[in-house]
Amino acid sequence: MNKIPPDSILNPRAISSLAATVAVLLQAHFSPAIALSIHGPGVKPGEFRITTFAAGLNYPLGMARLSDGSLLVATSDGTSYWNSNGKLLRLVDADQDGFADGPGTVLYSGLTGGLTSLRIGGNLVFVTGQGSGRPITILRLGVAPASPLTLVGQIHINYPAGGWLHPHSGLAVRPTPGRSQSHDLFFQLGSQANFAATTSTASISSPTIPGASGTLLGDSIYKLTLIDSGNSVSATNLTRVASGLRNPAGFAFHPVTGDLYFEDNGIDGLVDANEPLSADELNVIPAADIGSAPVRFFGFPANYTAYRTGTVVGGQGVQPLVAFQPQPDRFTGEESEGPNDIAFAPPAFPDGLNNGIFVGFHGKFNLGGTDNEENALVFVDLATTNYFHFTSPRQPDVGHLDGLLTTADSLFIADLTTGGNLDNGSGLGMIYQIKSLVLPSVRVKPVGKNIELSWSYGTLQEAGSVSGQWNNVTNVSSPYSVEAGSQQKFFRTRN
Ligand SMILES: [Ca+2]
Ligand SMILES: [Ca+2]
Ligand SMILES: [Ca+2]
Ligand SMILES: [Ca+2]
Repeated sequence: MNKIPPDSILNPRAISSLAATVAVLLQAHFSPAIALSIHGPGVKPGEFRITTFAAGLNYPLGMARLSDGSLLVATSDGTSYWNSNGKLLRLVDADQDGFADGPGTVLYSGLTGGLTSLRIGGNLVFVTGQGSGRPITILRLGVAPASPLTLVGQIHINYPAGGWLHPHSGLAVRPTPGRSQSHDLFFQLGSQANFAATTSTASISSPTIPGASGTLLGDSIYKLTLIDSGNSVSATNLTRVASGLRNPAGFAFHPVTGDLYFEDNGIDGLVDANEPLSADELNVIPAADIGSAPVRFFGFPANYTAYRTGTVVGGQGVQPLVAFQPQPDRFTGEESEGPNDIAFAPPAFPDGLNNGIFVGFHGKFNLGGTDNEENALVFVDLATTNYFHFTSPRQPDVGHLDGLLTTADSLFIADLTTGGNLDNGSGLGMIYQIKSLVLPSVRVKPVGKNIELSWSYGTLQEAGSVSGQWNNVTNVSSPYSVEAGSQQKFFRTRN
């Protein structure tokens, strides 16, 4: 069942729109008031349904979508996030009202807790926690979305003595270009210290995944290819794809171009850690350059954009697409500090919000609510690289919006613990669903005697009157040219 009413009804002669009418009809679907409120330039909260998809969770972080649309969520059971047992929970919302239908079922348990990322590639599930003692676990999906997962193997990341400030925590997976039954796994090994080039090395090893071995340099993103034979998995081609990074903990591939986008966490302040030296970043590697030589260098530690002033220091290396400053004023505005996950905007989000990237900021490490002045969720418009706070920091009952997942029409956001404290925040985890109730508009342009329609998402429909009957326009794609005749005709897109 699809409750999203159509938007973008256009008459190529009169060019009329019924968007306002549609928006009014949607009010009936609104859920009761919840903690998370959204805003921003051009953002109309009435165009979204925001629900508490799931509450009372134990440190949810790492979400992926199963084949039937249900969610697989990594959770960590224990009073403290850092001393917990990890499991993977399947949450189903069969009636699509924005609320998971029950507490969920466990598809896998027995992982070391402190889980941070979960991704699915082909029939394999990849899940990891952060740092030493929390390997990357590879699991296999069962025959049905509800089937338990089975263990394939684990890849250990081995750290030297003495600690590592930014160990592995984030994952991304893509199909290996030009190779079937194969996926590329991306993960970071960030900097050992706050503000120094890393000289120590770590390594990967695995008793169960042949080929998963090699030395890792710090300040990096790595790629490892995993070949799935059906019964077993082997690894090859450990490749350093980026250097000069402090802690790139969130990755996303552009759904069309395949370009790799990732954040980098700026240098903590040398006087006050919470007043950073350098701005957090959004960076990109074009698809054709992922894993190609030479390794792309992104500047850390000596090259960065200064926090607040925007001064470009050093200037070597690939400059970021965005260096995040407080909004709307970099000296007096709201802060966003400590990016974690990033996700592309849902393609069915409204105009102005469907061509960009959401970035979740953890903010103050153990604080939430009005005490966390840095935990914004930021939207970056990729057409302009302008950005704004989609949710403000300091919202009551919002801790750390660290986990993000995009579907066609929804952004799922995991709050690790609404109280903010990772030492005693068990049972306070939350997942929000922000679902778009309107589609991107159909644009019209006169071309000679014709009208050209273009749209970025959905199926084009036509009707003789606004009230229907609507029929799919078959075998067309955007842009689509319509003859401007004497009869009225209405067009819209549907999900
Ligand atoms: Ca439901
Ligand atoms: Ca930082
Ligand atoms: Ca701050
Ligand atoms: Ca940089």
